[in-house]
Amino acid sequence: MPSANKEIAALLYEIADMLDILEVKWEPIAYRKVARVLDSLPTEVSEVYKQGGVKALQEIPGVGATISSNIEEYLKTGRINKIEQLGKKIPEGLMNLMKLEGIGPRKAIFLYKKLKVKTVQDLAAAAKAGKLRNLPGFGEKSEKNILQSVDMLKKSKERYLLGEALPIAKQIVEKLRKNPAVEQAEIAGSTRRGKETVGDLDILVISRKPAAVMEVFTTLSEVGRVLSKGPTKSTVVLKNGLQADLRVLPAESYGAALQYFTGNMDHNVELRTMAIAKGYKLSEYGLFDRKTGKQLAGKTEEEVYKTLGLHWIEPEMRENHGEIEAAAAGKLPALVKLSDIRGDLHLHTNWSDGNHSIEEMALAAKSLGYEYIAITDHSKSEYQAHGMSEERLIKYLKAIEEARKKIKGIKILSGSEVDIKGNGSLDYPDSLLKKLDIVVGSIHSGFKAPEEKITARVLAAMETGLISILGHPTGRLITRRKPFDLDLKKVFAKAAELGVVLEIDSQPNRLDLKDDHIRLAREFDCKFAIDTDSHDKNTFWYTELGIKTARRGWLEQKDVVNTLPFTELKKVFRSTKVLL
Ligand code: DGT
Ligand code: CA
Ligand code: CA
Ligand code: ZN
Repeated sequence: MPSANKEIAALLYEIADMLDILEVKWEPIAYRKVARVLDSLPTEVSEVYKQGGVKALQEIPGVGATISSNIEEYLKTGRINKIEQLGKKIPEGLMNLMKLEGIGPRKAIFLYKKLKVKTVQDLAAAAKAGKLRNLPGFGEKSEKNILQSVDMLKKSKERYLLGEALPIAKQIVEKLRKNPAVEQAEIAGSTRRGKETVGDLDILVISRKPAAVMEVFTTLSEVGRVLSKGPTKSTVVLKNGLQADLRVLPAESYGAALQYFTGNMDHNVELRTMAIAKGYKLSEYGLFDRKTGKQLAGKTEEEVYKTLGLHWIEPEMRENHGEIEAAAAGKLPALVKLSDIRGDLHLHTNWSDGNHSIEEMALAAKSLGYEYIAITDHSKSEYQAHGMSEERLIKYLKAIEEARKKIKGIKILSGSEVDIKGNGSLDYPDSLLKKLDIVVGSIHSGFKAPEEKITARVLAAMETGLISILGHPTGRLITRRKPFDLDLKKVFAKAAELGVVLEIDSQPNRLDLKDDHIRLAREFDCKFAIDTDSHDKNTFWYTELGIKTARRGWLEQKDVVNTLPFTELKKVFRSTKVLL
């Protein structure tokens, strides 16, 4: 993903928020729209500009005279003056308030006018002192929520989403591999384990010329600041704020080092204890005989595990959650792989809040070699996402049929992401839902309901017998919102009983179900769908995040329905009619 695009998109989002705070109408919508397009544009904006100037910029959807001049300014100077101009009109710190859940521009400016709240700290203090509960639109509950949200914000600042860390880690490793001094380069640490958030990147390189490698690494275009540069170890801060460690090792230690720096710490401690019990010593340099000092293993990870009496363990499982016992007993699962995926069953188009047409989404999926997709635009209650009325749903179904005629070589299933309403009923009448191939049932409101209520809501929705897939089942947003207070065991037992498939939503900020929940659901023999919930044709790669999460939940190919060929998939969804 082009990185300048991301930077420009972030600035445009910021401008939109600032305009909102200043209570400017319409303009924020325009800025946000372009930001979203840029966020997932596959071509470099700078290339577009180089080729065709401002005119070419204006061919990007939503870009007019003002925004194209903002982009041009950024490409020429690395900044957008408008931000400073707007910033002068806004009290310092106020922008940060909007990083809290439930605080949008309207509330931010209200709190400022009413209580002189300027910063997150001010707001936390006001909430603690009980000063919010009597304001219109707030209450005791919102004080609690705000304090919880301040806490989450503090934590998320220190960590990056896997979806942010993985692309840049790959990009760096690719660049390193192109350098002649580099024999091998690999990502280690939490990124290799596919953890949902990452504290820092850990990169390993084999080379006989460490000095040359350090020179290349510390001068990469992604690097913002060099924290330390040593003969075999350097640490940098990337331009996006993420820290990265690089270590250079000789070939004979590579496996041991990769094992060591992949972690996690608990897994490593367990292995080291096993080594000691056998009279060995395990370090990042290798596995050695304690008496003779002779190296027994270390060139490859397989060798290290084997010498300890274990099968090689997939990185995503290395959390000391039982994988070492399973490896000793030869009972490791054969984890699902990215290449097993044959389709995506949760996608949005411009019929609701997506950026592309049905055809564009289908062609993008086809180019990935997918066998099938389901188009699942929002139902009518999701009015802010342009959810479809019943009349529009009928037209949409016709449009899907048209797309099927035009595009061969991929099955296009008709579907909808249907809101599960407060009482557990669904957002369209049964007769309409029965016309669809795939129904993704999702909760998009009332997140803070007590356990009993929200559990009953989900169970009732499944009991309708009309839901094929339970969409993002716990509703969590990693940096913003805790999971619903669901009784997961009840939900998983019911899903298994009724054959409702559980979603692993691969959006970077969702990854919902999460790893631990997946492992629990697996014990109930539930089935899963790894979907991207894409709103854009360029985000199918999120599947990789979902796959890593599934692997952290120990899933195998047979557990994941969208690894099945279409003829088999049909049988899974026998309760709903698969038309094709
Ligand atoms: P992060 O960066 O917080 O997302 O998590 P990790 O797992 O990437 O942790 P990090 O970067 O501190 O260290 C990378 C790996 O190196 C870690 O998973 C295990 C290994 N490691 C680091 N320090 C120690 C240590 O003191 N003892 C052992 N056994 N392993 C360590
Ligand atoms: Ca790390
Ligand atoms: Ca590290
Ligand atoms: Zn969705």
